[in-house]
Amino acid sequence: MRVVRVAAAQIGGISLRESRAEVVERLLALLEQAAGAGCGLVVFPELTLTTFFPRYFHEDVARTDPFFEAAMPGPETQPLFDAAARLGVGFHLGYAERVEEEGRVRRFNTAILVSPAGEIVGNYRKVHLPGHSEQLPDAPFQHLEKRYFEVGDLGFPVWRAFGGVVGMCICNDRRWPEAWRVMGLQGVELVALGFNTPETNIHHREPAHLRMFHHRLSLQAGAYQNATWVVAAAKSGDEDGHRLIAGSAIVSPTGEIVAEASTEGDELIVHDCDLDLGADLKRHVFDFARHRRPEAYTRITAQTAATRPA
Ligand code: ING
Repeated sequence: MRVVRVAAAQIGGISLRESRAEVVERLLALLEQAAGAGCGLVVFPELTLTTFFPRYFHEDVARTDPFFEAAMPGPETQPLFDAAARLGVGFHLGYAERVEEEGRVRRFNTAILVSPAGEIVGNYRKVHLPGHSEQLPDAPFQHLEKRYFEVGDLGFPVWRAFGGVVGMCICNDRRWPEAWRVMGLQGVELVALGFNTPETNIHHREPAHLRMFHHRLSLQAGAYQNATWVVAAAKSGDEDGHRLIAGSAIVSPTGEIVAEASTEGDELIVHDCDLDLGADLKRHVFDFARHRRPEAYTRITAQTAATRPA
């Protein structure tokens, strides 16, 4: 058994008015609580340092710069890294990354994996950007990730960390089986992900129960079909009148939800994840070497949109 005690740290909404310092205080409180519970890894949500700013339209994209981190760690996030090293607890953190590369400004929806020594061991940039790039004037709010972020250019890497093989994805990525399978093909044993999922669908009428159903379904399918643990942390609750679903959860490689948040606020859920629990599934049902038939899957990378028969 290779047991790592993991926490999903749900964050109950971040207001436009809240400073990074105030947010970091909330994160530190959960990190301390997780350390007190004996955790080795804490998973924070997507874009956890600010409000979910893609809900607001800005003609000039540079107006979103205040929501981005120009350095990680930066002066306001350094306390998280210091606490990780002091407490011996690693963490996953989602944030908006602004870098100047090849002579131009690039902006990504990013997540990092930080070791219990407070060192960044992994970076991931969100590949599946949902929503739209132009303003939808009639929508109750916007979802402008395609406007404010570039598509992630790092693929879906995994890292040897926390005694196993750890991967990351971000929010909408969880709805795409390809993301999970690319990590599964690298032997992933635990996927950390954060999400900010609006309660309301701005595109069409959707029964309320489907938001949480599709969220759980995506996590459980990804976990089971790749025999991996999943630790998913929500930014949830109210953000200046806009509501995000909660449902932070820890899912076992068998696809079972073993822990789930019961509030919409700041909440820690903890579970002892035995990284060997998926071994039998990987050796039998999902022995990729014996059962997969890539020659039958060529459409998956050969085309983007669906094409119907004539
Ligand atoms: N949010 C949502 C998510 O994928 C969404 C957007 C909701 C897309 C429901 C499709 C259906 O959970 C982010 N930030 O990706």
